[in-house]
Amino acid sequence: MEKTDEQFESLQRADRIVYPTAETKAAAYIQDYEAEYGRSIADPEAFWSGVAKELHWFSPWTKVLEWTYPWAKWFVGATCNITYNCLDRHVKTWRKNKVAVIWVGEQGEERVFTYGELFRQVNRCANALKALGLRTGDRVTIYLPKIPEQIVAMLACARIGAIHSVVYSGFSAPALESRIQDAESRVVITADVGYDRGKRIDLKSVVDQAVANCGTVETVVVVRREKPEIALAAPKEVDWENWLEGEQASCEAEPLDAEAPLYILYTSGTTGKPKGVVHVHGGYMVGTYITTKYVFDLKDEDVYFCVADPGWVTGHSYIVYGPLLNGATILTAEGKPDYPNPGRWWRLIERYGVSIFYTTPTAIRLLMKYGEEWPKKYDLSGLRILGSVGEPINPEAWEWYHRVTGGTKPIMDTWWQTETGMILVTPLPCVPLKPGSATRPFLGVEADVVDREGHSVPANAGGFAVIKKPWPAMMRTIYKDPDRYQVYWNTIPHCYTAGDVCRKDEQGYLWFMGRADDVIKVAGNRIGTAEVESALVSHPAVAEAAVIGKPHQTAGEAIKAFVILKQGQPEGRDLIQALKDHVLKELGKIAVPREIEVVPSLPKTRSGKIMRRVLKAKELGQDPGDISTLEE
Ligand code: 6R9
Repeated sequence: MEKTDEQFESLQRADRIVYPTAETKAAAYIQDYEAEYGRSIADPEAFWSGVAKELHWFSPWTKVLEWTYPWAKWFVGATCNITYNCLDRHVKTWRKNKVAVIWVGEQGEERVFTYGELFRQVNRCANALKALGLRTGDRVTIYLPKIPEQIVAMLACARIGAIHSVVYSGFSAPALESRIQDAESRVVITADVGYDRGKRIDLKSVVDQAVANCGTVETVVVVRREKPEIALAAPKEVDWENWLEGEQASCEAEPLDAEAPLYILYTSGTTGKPKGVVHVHGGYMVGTYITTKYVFDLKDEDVYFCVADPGWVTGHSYIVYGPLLNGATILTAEGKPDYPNPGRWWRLIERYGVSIFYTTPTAIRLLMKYGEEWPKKYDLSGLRILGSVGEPINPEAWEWYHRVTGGTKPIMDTWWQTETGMILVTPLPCVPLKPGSATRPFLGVEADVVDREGHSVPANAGGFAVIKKPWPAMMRTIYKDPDRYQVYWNTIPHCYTAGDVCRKDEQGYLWFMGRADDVIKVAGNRIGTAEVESALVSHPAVAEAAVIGKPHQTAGEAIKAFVILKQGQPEGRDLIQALKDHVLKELGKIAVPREIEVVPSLPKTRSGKIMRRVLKAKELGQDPGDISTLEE
């Protein structure tokens, strides 16, 4: 039977409560959320400095927070290096020979790095970067598939104070080009190929196309995975192995100001131009360290498996930095959850004894389609804590995930953003769960649901999700665009506005309901409607375009585009395909609309703004709401 919206709504409101098992609770670092949360909020600076003291600083701070609204500086005056805490701190202890990273390739290949080996690789790469003349503050673009070199390259940049910009390897040449240009990178690190469900994806030629128009790029480093090896054009293009060969395996971590930029990560906003979100060494280190530790209850014995791609912020914070800061053993796997078959991840969980598994609602919904027989084939009893990120997890997917993994493991539904750097709203293992709710704010974080004026709305009323106080891992700015940064703190007075719609129930549990702005989440990927629209309009046949997100069973949302053709353009299936191919070329696979409809006009305001909300309501057969500003 099809579920109607009304039933879905009532299912959400049923608020089934899932209590932690005695075992989960007994193991947890945090035993009493309410008490700890209350303490952390009474004096957030004391809380955060207490956390920071668990890490190594080359020199101490004079002030925990300097808040000149909306600009924050954390651990003012301190010097540190995030890689010292990810690597040196561990290799000085028994963890030297502990496994840091287990990597499994799409073809089943395996590579294992101990902390000692990772440390040496990172140092070699850091020295190789230095040999190219790279200095603190220089930018490096990393366009790699999901291979260990990606982690090594990120850490090597951070070690010498260079700023990395990781670009997801599914992006097309124009998308890569604009990101290299904005960052003015001196070096690009890439690979000959990536693999996607057995298919070889030629990455190097994408880089060739992109770099042709990037005057700042002096060197392109290429990891060669295929034989015979592709030709490289010396001296600009160098082979990764040759580049590292002969470099010393020791390189001191550069002592950096706590506010020194660590990375830029481009993400979609409401205009066509992606935003370069800037994170820094000190505060980001503190925030990712403690959230990884408390949310996943991470212990030395755990094997931690996060399925994200490092091209996404989740990869940065919860494959690389957070887990390494905690000295964890990390499993990372190239490829898709259903290739070569839908047992892929379950098999890896059994094979490597995974105890913490962090995935996405879209992947769960995909695996649900293949049925419970797949997880049933494997021994998943080693699992202890589960996680979800990227979109709201619908209660059906939540229940399935919970059931097939044994019915007793808590699911940490973690809400956060590229801009927030760290998880902000999430259960901890000791917190009673309500399927579909990300539950409560993390320690030290003040979250609320408010109206446009910033007033808290009553329980269960919809409103905007906001954060009321700065937190250490918050972005510091938008690269080269400080005005765009300020919008986050100026939209609703005295609050950081996330752009999400949310409600808070009587117990203070937060229920995120999706984006309030023109951002779509397709299979967890954040896509700006404006980016897709501008790609469509760049096709010679298109005069105007409007893009909306439509509910989709597995992907959460799917892209639908409405286009107005230029006069005299013949309509037809060929044209629709040509437009899809065009978006593929301009932006990459994830941004290709599932549906394109040719229309004679688009709903607009008098000032010419396309009212996507009206299009969406019409598409879904809903009431469009207030249309008083509609031109026609
Ligand atoms: C980490 C990440 C951020 C947007 C965010 C929200 C959505 C992420 C969520 C969630 C409901 C969760 N989102 N996690 N919505 N519940 N647990 O996804 O970063 O790619 O920047 O996207 O994703 O809409 O505003 P990013």
